[in-house]
Amino acid sequence: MERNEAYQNYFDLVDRQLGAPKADKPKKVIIDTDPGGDDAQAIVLALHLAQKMNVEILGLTVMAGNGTLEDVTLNAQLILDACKNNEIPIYRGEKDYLHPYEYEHPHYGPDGFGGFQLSQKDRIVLKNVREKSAVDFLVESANQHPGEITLICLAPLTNIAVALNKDPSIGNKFKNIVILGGSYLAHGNTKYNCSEFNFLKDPEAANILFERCENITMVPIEVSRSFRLLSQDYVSKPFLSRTDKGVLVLKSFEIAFHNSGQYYDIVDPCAIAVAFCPEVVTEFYEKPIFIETEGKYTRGMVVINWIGRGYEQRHNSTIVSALNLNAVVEMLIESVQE
Ligand SMILES: [Ca+2]
Repeated sequence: MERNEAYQNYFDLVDRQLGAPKADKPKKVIIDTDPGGDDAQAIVLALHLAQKMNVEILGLTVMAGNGTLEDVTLNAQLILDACKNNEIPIYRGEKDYLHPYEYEHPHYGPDGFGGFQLSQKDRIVLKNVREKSAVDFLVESANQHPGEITLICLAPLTNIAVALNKDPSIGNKFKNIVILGGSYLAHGNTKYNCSEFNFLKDPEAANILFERCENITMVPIEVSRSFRLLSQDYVSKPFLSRTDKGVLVLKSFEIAFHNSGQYYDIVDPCAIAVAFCPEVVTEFYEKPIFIETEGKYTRGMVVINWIGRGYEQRHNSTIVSALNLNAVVEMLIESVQE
């Protein structure tokens, strides 16, 4: 092969794998979330797929992120209300990260939900919210159903890290941990540039997961960005339904739509699609992952040992680098129908 050709195919040299990783369909699911408009869209999709595929959603664990713990708890209840679901329990998690995080302008607005929650606040009854903490629920569930639960993480990873600190044995009791977060090409979405929002908010927590859990699938922010290759009209279609679910998703995105330059970004649903339908993955890598916790410009950055030299040894995680984007949009359109 000519030298130039080799450079054009650099990613082939680091073991790019085409097609989907081998993964069974989920049976039981826990979603860790910080709603967030994109979390709303993701949870609506998860409930739709769960019903269609006979998957049990054991609970939602919430964590401060797109809003305060109080806001995200209210937002999670609003999502289940729009889905007419009185059964899935919501467990409150951590309100602070492992290390303090400086305030940043909330992308989805002051309530994390495009202002929709503030307009509904007096009417929200927290009927799905349970007394048990998110951390206790995660520890108990992993021990009760070892090897059976797919954990989907859509928020900063503090809840999971605190649960791992409480009971280190649960790290490998989840069947799979699918994380929306990180940036595999260092094209982040925060002021640190190379870091993604969920990982920058709590890099120490993220590093604990990659250190202790051997069955992680990371869906990085660059995958979400690739939806911008599709036509804007097509990506907007899942936001046009007038059902309760459709209105909730649309309203929760109202401020983010303007913050994103009049564009509907599809972020958290990517992890739901990968967890429920692994066949939507079209390209991935299996490499050891470390999270930078100190750098002046790189805090929260994903450091991948692409070539297997240097660093300390660590097991591989799966890094999803491309999805069947049309399949995900079609799922989203279907999920907001009655
Ligand atoms: Ca989220």
